[in-house]
Amino acid sequence: MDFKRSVELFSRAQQVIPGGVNSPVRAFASVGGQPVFISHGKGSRIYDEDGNSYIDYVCSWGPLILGHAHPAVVDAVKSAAENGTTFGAATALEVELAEMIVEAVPSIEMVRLVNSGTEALMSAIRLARGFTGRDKVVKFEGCYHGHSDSLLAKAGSGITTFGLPDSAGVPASLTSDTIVLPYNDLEAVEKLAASIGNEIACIVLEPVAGNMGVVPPKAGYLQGIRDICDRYGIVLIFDEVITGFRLAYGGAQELYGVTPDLTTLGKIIGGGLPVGAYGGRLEIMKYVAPVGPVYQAGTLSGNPLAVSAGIATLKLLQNKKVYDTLLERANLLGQGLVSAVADSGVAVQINSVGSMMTVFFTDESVTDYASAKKADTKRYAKFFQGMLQRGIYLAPSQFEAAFVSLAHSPQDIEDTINAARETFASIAE
Ligand code: KE4
Repeated sequence: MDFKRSVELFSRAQQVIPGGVNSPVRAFASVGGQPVFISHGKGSRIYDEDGNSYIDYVCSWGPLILGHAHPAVVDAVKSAAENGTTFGAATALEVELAEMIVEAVPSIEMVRLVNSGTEALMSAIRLARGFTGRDKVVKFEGCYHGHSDSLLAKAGSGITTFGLPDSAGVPASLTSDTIVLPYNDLEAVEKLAASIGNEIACIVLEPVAGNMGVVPPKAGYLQGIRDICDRYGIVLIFDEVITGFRLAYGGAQELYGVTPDLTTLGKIIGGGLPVGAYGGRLEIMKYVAPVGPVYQAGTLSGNPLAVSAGIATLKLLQNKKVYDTLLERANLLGQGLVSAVADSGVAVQINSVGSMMTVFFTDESVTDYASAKKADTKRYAKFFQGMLQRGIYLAPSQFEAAFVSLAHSPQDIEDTINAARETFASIAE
């Protein structure tokens, strides 16, 4: 494959954009080589500036559950644009999307649209603090909730010691009320709540983790946290920016039957344009300005283009067969990868929930961040590069999810498995 144009563009980009990218993971730092620059996408495929084509399993990190440039989404955005791109005023379209979200997710009685997952989480945390009058926030190692300061925290030394900044530029004062616990360890949550439960405003987690690679919740874990929150008056926030409308039309909370107090959404509800959202129990949402005292605002929140793309996407996901199809395709891929790797002897663990999955290069099961970090990232990098050369575009990091979309055909899956068989064999040496 020739990457000449991408190489040229990357050197130009690095002159004017930090690292040549507008989001760090796109720089391919953990898989080596140079990032490919994408010129366009259609269905399950993306095409780079050198004309190379790839079956795409990143799907822009989750939004493109319908695949690239779906006609219904493109038409919706085109016609919205012809009416004007934004007004900074109320529009019927944002009411329609809000009503669709409220109808899809029973725990969301009221919802506020914002422009990104980060904004959704930042706002939901502020709302939980405003509603409870408490300051402490509990998050889990390996879960990512966007880049707002108080959530860029890593575990302190002891179980109740407060989070340490996980990025330069974040003052310790902004993470000192954030406590970071291991994921899938209910006892740790119980112990913490027993000591300072009535100081905790909220517990926030990805109901199925996607940001350490895919890690499903252990049986009883989500309900266990729900019960602890009920006992101590803690707001339970499910960060469903990835899992919302991905694992079921009602998200992970529908799949696992556990109801949070607040939910954050993003990605799919924008159909590929910038939309985030936070919503939940009416008595909590009434604290949001202008009705209540918790301030949050945004120039382009609920803008007609992004909302039109979201509405068009959700309309197509209302066909319940959609999730059976996604699961069928994902299972075909997962089973194919298991047989493809068996012949090579390379040790992998495949964690898969619905249409999101991760191939971890390790022989130990991956149930939390500590076990995920044991994966062989060098071997993952070789796998990534081998698959790229064979026309398969995976996440350029071991600690991300791969996504199957409705555009991935059985033939795409078969081609992917064949490419994986060759790649596993080539990295087995
Ligand atoms: P954004 O601000 O990137 O829209 O959303 C932040 C966010 C919040 N919550 C979850 C569970 C998320 O996964 C994300 C963002 N996901 C990453 C990749 N896993 C986006 C990719 C990137 O950062 O470039």
